[in-house]
Amino acid sequence: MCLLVVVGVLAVANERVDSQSFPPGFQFGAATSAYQIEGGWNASDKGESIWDRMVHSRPDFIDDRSNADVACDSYNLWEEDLRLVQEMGLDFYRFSISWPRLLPHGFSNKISEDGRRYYNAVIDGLRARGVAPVVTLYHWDLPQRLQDLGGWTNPLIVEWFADYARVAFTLFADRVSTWITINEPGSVCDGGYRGLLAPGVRDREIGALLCTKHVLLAHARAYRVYQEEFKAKYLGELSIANQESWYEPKTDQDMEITLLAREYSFGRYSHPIYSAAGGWPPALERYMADNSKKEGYPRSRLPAFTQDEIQLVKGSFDFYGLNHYTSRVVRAAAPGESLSRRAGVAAEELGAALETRPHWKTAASSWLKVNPEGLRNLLKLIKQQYGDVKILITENGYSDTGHQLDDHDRINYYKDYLEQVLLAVTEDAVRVVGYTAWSLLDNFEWTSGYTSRFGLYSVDFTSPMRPRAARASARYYTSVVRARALRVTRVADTHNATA
Ligand code: PNW
Repeated sequence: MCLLVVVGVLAVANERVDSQSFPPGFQFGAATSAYQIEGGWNASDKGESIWDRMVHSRPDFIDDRSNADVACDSYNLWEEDLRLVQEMGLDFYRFSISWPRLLPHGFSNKISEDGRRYYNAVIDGLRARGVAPVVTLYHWDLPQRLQDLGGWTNPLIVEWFADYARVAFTLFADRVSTWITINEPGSVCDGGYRGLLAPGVRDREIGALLCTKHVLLAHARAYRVYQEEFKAKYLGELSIANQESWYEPKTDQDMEITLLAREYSFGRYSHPIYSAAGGWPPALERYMADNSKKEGYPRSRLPAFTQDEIQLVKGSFDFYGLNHYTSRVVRAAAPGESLSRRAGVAAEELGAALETRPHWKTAASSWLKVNPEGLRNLLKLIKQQYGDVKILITENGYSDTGHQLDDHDRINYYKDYLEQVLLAVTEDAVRVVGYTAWSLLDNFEWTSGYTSRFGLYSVDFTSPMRPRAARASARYYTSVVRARALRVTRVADTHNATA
């Protein structure tokens, strides 16, 4: 047992951690999201979401023309999911509430009794099993009715989201103490408004940037609602979950474009919240203003914040929520070089080419290149830019094509990425407080449908019973969670470090 409480001072020659404990209090979890697992798309009075609309009206949008009408059927099989969560010994389970399941019309005047009963059951079931619920309010399934009114490009959505958040806090905050307002605002805005995700609108120049501003204000209003109306009573913590890849320059000459690409793809969503000054990242704000002027626009396409808005958004966090999967190498595009929409978010706006290194292994998702050191670099960068903030890794994981249970590639991914988390904690003193594996289960992987699988547990989508089966990675992650330590080589090698 004492081997398991080893701390700090291990041999980190070659910066390989041999066997080392996570710091006391470090929390382990796994994540899913409502649309990707629940099914029950029209159960009871549930409203239609933009993903329901997308998969039904444009089946070609999904690689295998599938949908999540049933998905993992977690709307019915949630107890089975909780059994897996408990079996793994997780400290928390991160799942999301479907806005149109709780508020069928999108607005807070009508709360669905079945929606409320479903999320109460999941929350109570987790707590009964000693697992903390971590609840995301918005994981991409906007009520279609709100989309018809302009969705995230309409400034009124800021208050609609705050109203929805207040309903969720009123119903569940007595039992939920960690909240994520919005999952990956970058995916919501740049994915949704470059035509890569629902609502599938192509308007990078204006739509995506209106969305950016409103999604930040919506997050901040929800944060303030909690702070003003619930915090004193329940003492919970809130943040947003940003998706950030590690960007490094291809050559020394590419440093400037790399810094701008970082600001464009994730600084846009983090600087307004976490920086001391608030507002847009200054270099990006200048670039966007100049660019917009050159293009003949009367004002910057990146919508300005008022002073009040800057204050509202600044500091609207209790920890830093980070989703991380992959890395890119950045270089300035050659004159006239054409960059595809899929070359990454910074390509068209900045003329930045995003590449990968040949030795980075590719997962089943073509965008997911494996570079574990990228996670440590990113954690250090966050600390350097925004100070000694508590960081919760809200997603990290690996996809395969999913037919095998013996998923050694996924085990290696988790092992190597977790090792980098430990190095960031022990060597760089970054305050990482927890780690979340994406995903508990195979699920509907958005436009990839069921062609790539992220689950620690496989799901057989051809069977109406949707049976779950543990992959080797589920056993591996369970062993890490139970030991609260990572063993890369033999424990015997670490004799000098036993406590
Ligand atoms: C996340 N990238 O999206 C989402 O939060 C999940 O719903 C999704 O299933 C999971 O990752 C796997 O894709 C991402 O560009 C979107 O690196 C974009 C990126 C990574 C993750």
